[in-house]
Amino acid sequence: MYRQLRIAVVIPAFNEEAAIADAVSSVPSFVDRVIVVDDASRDNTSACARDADSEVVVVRHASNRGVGAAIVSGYRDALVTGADVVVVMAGDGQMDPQDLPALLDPIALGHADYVKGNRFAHRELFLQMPPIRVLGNTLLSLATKVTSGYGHVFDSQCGYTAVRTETLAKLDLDQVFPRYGYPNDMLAHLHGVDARVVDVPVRPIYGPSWKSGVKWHTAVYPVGFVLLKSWLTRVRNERKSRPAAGTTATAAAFSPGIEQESVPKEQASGQ
Ligand SMILES: Nc1nc2c(ncn2[C@@H]2O[C@H](COP(=O)(O)OP(=O)(O)OP(=O)(O)O)[C@@H](O)[C@H]2O)c(=O)[nH]1
Ligand SMILES: [Mg+2]
Repeated sequence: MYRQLRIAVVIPAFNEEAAIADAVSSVPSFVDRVIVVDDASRDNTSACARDADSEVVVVRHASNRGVGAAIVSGYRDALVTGADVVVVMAGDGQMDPQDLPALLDPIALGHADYVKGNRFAHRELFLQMPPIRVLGNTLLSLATKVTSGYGHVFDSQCGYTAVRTETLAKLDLDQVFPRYGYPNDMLAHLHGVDARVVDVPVRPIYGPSWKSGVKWHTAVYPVGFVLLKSWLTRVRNERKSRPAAGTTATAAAFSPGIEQESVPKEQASGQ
């Protein structure tokens, strides 16, 4: 428990036998449930996770479905097992467990529904993140401001996140993009349910053993299409579900979405 909240941590993992034990063991003891989603790894990821902690829950996909789909499988487990907040920490050890309270506090204090890490707000950015990643992440973050509707959010590719299960339950998780591009699409879906999103500084970690699964053909090229699709879907859905500008004050007063939109999103910005 953390501040009276039941916390679940989802760890998506694909061929992470070298890193998963450390990732699992590093989860703070206040976390109530750790769910490793083994995305059909061809190595011993599941066994290494269980060896690190016998209480860890391992969900295994029969075939590789992508990091987004792996996170959604973990979210589903957390929803049925009664967590209040679900955190995502990667299986490759790129997230610092010491940052976890900072991610949880805005939710515990009632200021946010979804909190994400912002490595660009951390002083170690240029010491850790390779320049090509700084450039790529900056461009994707600028594009995602437009496609997601969250103009105050940066570092869209940071996968270190915490979400209220109440908010998760409002989303159609089957519609969230399953592969690279997932975090960008997730933000657009969150905007559709008026979730309050907050960025907090987190430490970027690109150690000497860093290996990335991001490939030009599977990750970088498709992301443009994901962004376009996610923007079109968001705008279309929001047009359908929200009253047009100029709606009477009475209608706005009864719409919690409109109220949330205008108040805390900007205030809460970590930028
Ligand atoms: N690449 C990849 N990762 C997956 C997949 N399914 C689950 N994952 C996990 O998703 C997490 C993030 O994957 P990475 O490829 O490192 O992507 P990233 O950390 O966003 O990007 P980098 O900054 O390049 O490390 C890791 O814990 C992976 O093990 C998959 O199908 N492909
Ligand atoms: Mg990584």
